[in-house]
Amino acid sequence: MQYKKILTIQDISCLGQCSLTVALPVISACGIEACVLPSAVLSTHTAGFTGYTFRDLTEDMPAITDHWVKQKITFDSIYTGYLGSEKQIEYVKDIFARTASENCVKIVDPAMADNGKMYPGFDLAFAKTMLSLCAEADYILPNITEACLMTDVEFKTEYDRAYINLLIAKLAEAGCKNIVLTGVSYKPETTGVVVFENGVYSYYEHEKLAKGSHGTGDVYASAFVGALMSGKTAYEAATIAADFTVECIKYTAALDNHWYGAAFEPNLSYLIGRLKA
Ligand code: PXL
Repeated sequence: MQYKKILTIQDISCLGQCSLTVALPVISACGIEACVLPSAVLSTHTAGFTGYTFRDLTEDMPAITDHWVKQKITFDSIYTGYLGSEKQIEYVKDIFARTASENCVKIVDPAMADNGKMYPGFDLAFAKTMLSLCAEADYILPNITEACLMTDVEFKTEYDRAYINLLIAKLAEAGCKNIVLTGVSYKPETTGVVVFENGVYSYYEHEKLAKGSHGTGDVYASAFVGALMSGKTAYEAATIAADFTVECIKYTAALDNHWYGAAFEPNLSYLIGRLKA
């Protein structure tokens, strides 16, 4: 029996419940080996903290890749999250080219923006380079803000299906294959995900909670990757990841002053249960 391994490339925010501190436990909980390439080490994430440290590991990426290639190491899936620079994106393309197994599933979460705004340190040139990485992936997981920035469509908080279809058509035109667009809300009390796979649209609508939490994009993407690589279809993986994220947000909302991330840890058993069902 083949034992699958996923490589995930993103930063480590030492404290913050995002990026690698989410991807590693979530993918492991899904029963799959998680290999990591930390792209940077930060003392905390950048959303809401000030004065954080940032150790850029860009220049370590080629040597790590070369070592893997020498050792003939390949990955069944490569999943990227927050990347710190356009140079890192170019190195990721090289990793795709040289370490992907024959049927490797490449998944890109273009984590760079939310709620109509870019995270600190990013600009439109970065968004364009990220789009070129998205075009090399099998699945991409943008939110609406990220989709707008990559396609030059105006960001809106109220929209209809035509607007969402336009975003997806523009991403597809740019070469993106399968698209999971998150945070698509047509009614005040619900939100959901649009899954565009092999030219077919599906929509999974679920409860919208009054208060979201930071880092839910990473919780969602990691659960999607784990579920997909566990053998679920993309639509099943998108729905399981959505329900898991809702559980995490509810749990977090009930905590006292836990503002910087989603408390996903107590909900991992829920995710495992859904994967077994
Ligand atoms: O959750 C995305 C993310 C990942 N890593 C870092 C971040 C953010 C979002 O702000 O700052 C360092």
